[in-house]
Amino acid sequence: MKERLAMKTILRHRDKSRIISTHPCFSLEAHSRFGRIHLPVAPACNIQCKYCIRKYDCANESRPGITSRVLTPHEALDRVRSLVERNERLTVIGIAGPGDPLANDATFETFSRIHRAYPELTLCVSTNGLLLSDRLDDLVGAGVTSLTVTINAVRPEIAEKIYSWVSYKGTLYKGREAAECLLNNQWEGPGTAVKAGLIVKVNTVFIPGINDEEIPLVSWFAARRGAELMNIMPLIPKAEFEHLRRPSHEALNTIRRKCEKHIPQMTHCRQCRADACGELGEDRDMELEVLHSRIGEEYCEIVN
Ligand code: CLF
Ligand code: SF4
Repeated sequence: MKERLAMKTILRHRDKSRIISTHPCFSLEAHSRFGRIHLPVAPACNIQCKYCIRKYDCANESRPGITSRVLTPHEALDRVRSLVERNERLTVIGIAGPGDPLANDATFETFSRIHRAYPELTLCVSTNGLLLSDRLDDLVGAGVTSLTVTINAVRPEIAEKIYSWVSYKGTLYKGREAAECLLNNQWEGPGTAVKAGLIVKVNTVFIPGINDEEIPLVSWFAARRGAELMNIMPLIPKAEFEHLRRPSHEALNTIRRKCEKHIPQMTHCRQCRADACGELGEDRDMELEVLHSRIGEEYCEIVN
């Protein structure tokens, strides 16, 4: 029994290092060698971040400003088939919006379909964490192995300044209650996810004048919960935070240096869009890529 457990642990470690070494976001070395596809299948969201405009992609993981066309799970699998079969460097399939992936059943259906068809691909999800503990079993069941949770605060008095409302299990919370509800769930989720075998990254949006002091505390807690990596993303001033400034490179580097004492820092994030495709920063148009692959297939059929 003991031996079987040890073997299982070794396999899990091997699996984990294989996933990290081929994941463009979790490994600096992998980001120029491997790519990812984001599938925009998740339009609904269950909270309101004050830097987010609903009609754009989820600003917790994506760069706002580009509206994604929402895909059905069937269309999403179709796109994966077209793209993955002509590009073996695409190793990760992520769902990062345009809303919160866990608030949309389409997310789980999409992952399950892809996992059945392509079990070798790494499935990755990014969430605001409100439903993480509630939907963890479903994520694991659908084959998801890497996870990002965006957490911007530890204390409710700070979170209250960042979120307008939270909708949880049929109740709409505002103010301090909303902040407490979200923080409770956000901080419970990562530890449980790590125990369930997922590789976890914590994203934090650096909002000058709001959570500067809080970010090192977030990094400390994230490390304690077993997260592998932290990604501090500079605010893109939009919506209610339009009047704030975007943090400078210097300010970003200073805060990263403070946090790396607790947890490794991601420095190559490109704030992708929810329908990104290819290597990080390439920002290829997924529809165009699909079209190219179809033209390629038809050409092969003609010449063969
Ligand atoms: Fe996508 Fe995010 Fe998975 Fe990567 S992106 S869901 S962890 S596969 Fe990567 Fe893009 Fe930065 Fe996100 S560069 S925005 S960290
Ligand atoms: Fe916007 Fe994402 Fe926040 Fe939802 S979780 S309000 S989509 S930034």
